[in-house]
Amino acid sequence: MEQYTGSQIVVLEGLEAVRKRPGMYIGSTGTRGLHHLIWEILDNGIDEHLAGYCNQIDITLQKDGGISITDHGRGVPVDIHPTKGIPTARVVYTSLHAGGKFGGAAYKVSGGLHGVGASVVNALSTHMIVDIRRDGKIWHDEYRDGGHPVVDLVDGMLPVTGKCNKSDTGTRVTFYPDPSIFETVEFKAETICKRLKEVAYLNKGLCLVFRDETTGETHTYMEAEGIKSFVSYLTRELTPLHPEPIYIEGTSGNIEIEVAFQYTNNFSEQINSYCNRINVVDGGTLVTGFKTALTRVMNQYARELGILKEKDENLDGRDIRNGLVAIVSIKHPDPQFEGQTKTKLGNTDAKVAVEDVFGSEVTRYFDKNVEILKSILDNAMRSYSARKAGDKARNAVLKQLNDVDTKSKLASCTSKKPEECEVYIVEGDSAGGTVKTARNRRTQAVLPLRGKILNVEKATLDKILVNNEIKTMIASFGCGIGDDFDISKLRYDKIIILTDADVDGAHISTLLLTFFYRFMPELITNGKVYRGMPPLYKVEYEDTERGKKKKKSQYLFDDFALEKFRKEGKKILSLQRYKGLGEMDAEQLWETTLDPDRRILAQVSISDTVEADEITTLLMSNNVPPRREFIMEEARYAKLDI
Ligand code: 0RA
Repeated sequence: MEQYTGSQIVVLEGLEAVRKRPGMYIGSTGTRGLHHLIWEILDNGIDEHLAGYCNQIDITLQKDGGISITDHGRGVPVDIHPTKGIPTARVVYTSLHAGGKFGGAAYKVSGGLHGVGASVVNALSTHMIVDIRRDGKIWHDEYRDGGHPVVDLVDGMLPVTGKCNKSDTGTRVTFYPDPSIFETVEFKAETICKRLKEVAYLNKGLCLVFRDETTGETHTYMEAEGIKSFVSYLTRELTPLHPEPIYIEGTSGNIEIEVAFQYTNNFSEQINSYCNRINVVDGGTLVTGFKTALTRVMNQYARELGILKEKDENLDGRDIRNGLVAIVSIKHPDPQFEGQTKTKLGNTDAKVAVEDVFGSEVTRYFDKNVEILKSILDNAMRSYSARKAGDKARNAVLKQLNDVDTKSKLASCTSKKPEECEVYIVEGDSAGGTVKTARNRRTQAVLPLRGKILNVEKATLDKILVNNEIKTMIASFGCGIGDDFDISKLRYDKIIILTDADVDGAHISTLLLTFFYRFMPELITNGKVYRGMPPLYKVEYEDTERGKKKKKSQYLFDDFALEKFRKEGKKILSLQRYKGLGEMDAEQLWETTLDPDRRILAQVSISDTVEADEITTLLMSNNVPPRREFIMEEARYAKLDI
C-alpha cells in the first residue's frame, strides 16, 4: 500500500465520519439507503447528460453482488489537482462533497439529499473500482474498506491499464456495499428499474440500460418526449378529455421549468412535482406557482368566452383541477428542501418562475387550441355545479361528524396524550374483539371495520362522506378531512392497519391506504400510518441444548420464512397456520402483533419512485427487517418503530 500524503489523511478522516453516521449522509442503512448509493453515482452520470455530454448510462447488477454504473460522458478529469496534488479523480472519490465542485458552470444544478458525492458511496463500500476512459487511455483506480486507495500512482498519475479510441470517453464505477454497515446488501432489480424509468421520463433523450446478470435480463429505458410521455403513462388507464398531454417549457432567470398535463374524467387531481429530478412529494412553491397560474388563466378565459358572467364568482382552483394529471419539473440552482422529510420545496423564486412561465406559455397554447380549452372549461363548470350541489350534503355530514357515535365502534384508549396513543384499524368484528381484549388499554385504541370500505378512487367527496366506516374513521382521528384537514389535531401518534395475511386483507388495506392518500395524505407523508404484521405460522420444534432435548416455538411471518425454517432441518413437532387474526388468542396476539417491544410494524411511505399502475402502488411499506421471524425463547425481537 502506498504512503498517504498529509491531505489524504484528512480526507480519510472525512470518510470515517461517513462510516460513523451513515444515516446522516444517505438517510438510512436499510434497503432505501442501500439503493441511495446507486442513485448517488447515477446522478453524476445524469449531470454529465445535463451538461450535454452523455446520452447513455449502463447499470449492471453483477453476479458477485457488486454493481457497476458506466456513463458515456467526458470521463472524470485525471490531471493533478491544483491544491490537493493528487489525480482529480481520486479527489472526487475520496473527498466529501467534492463531486460537483469541479465542473463549475457545468454543475449548475444538483440535487438535495442526492449530490452528497461519490466519496460517500466509497466510504460505505468494501471495494470500489473506477475506470476512466479519456484521451485514448483507460485510467484505473481502486479503493478498499471505506475508501482507502490500494493502487500505486505512477509519476503521480493514475495507472493506465489499457487503450481505447480517443472518442470513446466515460466513467465506470463499480462498488460493493459494506455488509457491516447495511442491514442488507442485496440490490433489488425492481427498485432499480422503477427509478430508471422515472429518470428516463425526467431526462428526455437519455438512454438507460439495466443489465441484471443474476437473471440475464436487460431493460432499456429511454423517453424521447420526457415528462409528456410520463403523463401519458399516468393516464393510460383513464379516460382523457383531450388526446395528447399539453407540454409547456421555458426558463425564468436561471430556473428551468417544464410542465406536462392532461385532463381526464376522473374526480381527483394528481400533481407530481420534481426539483432537479428529485420527487418533492409534498410539493411546495413550484406547485403553488403552477396552481395559481392555472386558476388565473382559466378564470380569465371563462370570462372572455362568457362562460362566467360578470356577476358570477370565480371558479375555484379545485374545480379547475378536477380530473387533472400533471407533472411539474423544474431545475433550480439552489433548491431549499423543507419539512420534516425534506420533501417540500421552499424557494419563493420558484413560485414566481413557474407562475410566469406556465401562465404565459399556457395562454399561448390555449389561444391556438380553443376546442381543448373549451372542453377543459366545461369540465370545470360541471365540477363547480356538482360541488355547489354537494356542498350542502357535505357540510351537513361534516357538521354531523362531531356527533358521530364512535363509541359503539371505537374502543378508545384511556390516555389522552396523542404522542403515546395508537389506534389499530382491524378487519372484522371478531378480530376486533380479540384485539380489544389483548391490547394495552391505556395507549392502544381499536377500531374494527365491518366488511369492505368504499373504493374512494371513483367517488366524489360527498359520496365518500356518507360511508359509515369512513365517517367513523375521520371522527376517531379528530383531524378532519380534505381541505379541513389539520394534522395537529390528530389524536394518535400511530395509525396501524391490521388485516389478515390474505387477499381480502390486502385489498382492505389497499382501500384504506387509497383513502388516506386521497384525502389525508399528510398522515402518510408525516409517517403516521403503519401496517401491523401478524404471523402466518406458529411452529413448535425440538431443539437440543447441552445434550438436552427442548421444545421450543417460533412465529413465522410468511411462506418464505417457513421454507427457510424447513431447510434448517429441525424436528417440527407441530405447525399451526393462522387463517386470520381471529384464530389467535389474546395472548398470542399481544406477543406477536400488539406489544410495542416485540411486534413488527411497517411504516407506510409514498415511494419517491413512480409506478402508478394504480395510485396505491405509490404507497409502500418500508422498514420491514430482513429477518421477519422472531424467536420466543431467545429475546431477539425486532423493534422497528423508532
Ligand atoms: C468535470 C469536468 C469534466 C468532467 C467531469 C466533471 C465529469 C465528472 C463525472 C462524474 C461521473 N462521471 C463524470 N464524467 C465527467 C471534464 C471537463 C473536460 O473534459 O474538459
